[in-house]
Amino acid sequence: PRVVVHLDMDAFYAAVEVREDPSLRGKPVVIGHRGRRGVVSTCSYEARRFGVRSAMPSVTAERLCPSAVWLPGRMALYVAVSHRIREILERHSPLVEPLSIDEAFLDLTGIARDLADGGRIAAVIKREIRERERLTASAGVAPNKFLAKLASDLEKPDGLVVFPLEDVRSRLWPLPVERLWGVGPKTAERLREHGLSKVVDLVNAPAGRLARIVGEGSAEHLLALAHGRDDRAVEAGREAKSISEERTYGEDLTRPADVDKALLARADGVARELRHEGLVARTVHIKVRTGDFETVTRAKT
Ligand code: TTP
Ligand code: MG
Repeated sequence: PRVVVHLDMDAFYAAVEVREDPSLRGKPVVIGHRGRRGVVSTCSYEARRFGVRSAMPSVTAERLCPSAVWLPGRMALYVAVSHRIREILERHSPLVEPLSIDEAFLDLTGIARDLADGGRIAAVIKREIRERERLTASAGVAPNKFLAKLASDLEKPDGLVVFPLEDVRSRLWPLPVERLWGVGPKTAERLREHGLSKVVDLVNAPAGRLARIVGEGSAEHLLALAHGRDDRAVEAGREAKSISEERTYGEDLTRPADVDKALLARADGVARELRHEGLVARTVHIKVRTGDFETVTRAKT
């Protein structure tokens, strides 16, 4: 059996800011730009108690938590911290797959004797991150990626959950279907319309029922996950698959000429980055968000 760790930093940008300015400790801290156009990048756990969440419009966050300290965010600093954390992970396994700026999978198969030993190594990693970077992380240790990622989220912040296959029934089955990898809001809605709202409902559904709702391929995939099975390998050195740039504007862009100008500026930034990396692109995506936070995307290959 494999030993896979998923590690995710707690309230990452906000935690870095609190570390840099200890007077912020214990306070609701929000990273983002205030005002009508802003959205929340993330916030401290103190702010989450007021209901503030990532991707929420800033006006909503300001209403929920008027006392919050707002900071614009410092990307270069977070990237530097992220690189140092990755170095810590890479000292424990040659197989590290970064997923985003603050999370990664580690394969400890052949390094840890068993899951419990994987848990011990995860605790060492967490301690090193705490000592070197003065930041907390949450880790999940499981026989595969899906369960490891699920586990790292169960006891956030500063969590460490070892999740053996035997725990699937007690800890995965009661969860909502959204927790299965690949179930977005639309699929979840469809499943719920058929009375399937929890993972256990999928497991207990009569054979063929799920396939009629989501199609045969998806049904097979979802049932495998529901039973805690996931064969995806941890892939080291997987490179970024896309380059993008986005900007939020202080005022609505209402004239087509202004939209064109803004789009050209974003395209220019992306093209510069592509040239810098010596790459060409296969597919171009455009994402537009309207004043009432509706998002439209289009792609052309
Ligand atoms: P997350 O790991 O999703 O969030 P988090 O680390 O802030 O909090 P948690 O303890 O729940 O893991 O994202 C990592 C960072 O990515 C986050 O600190 C800020 C950034 N981010 C955004 O800028 N916008 C977003 O919508 C999300 C979800 C994250
Ligand atoms: Mg995180």
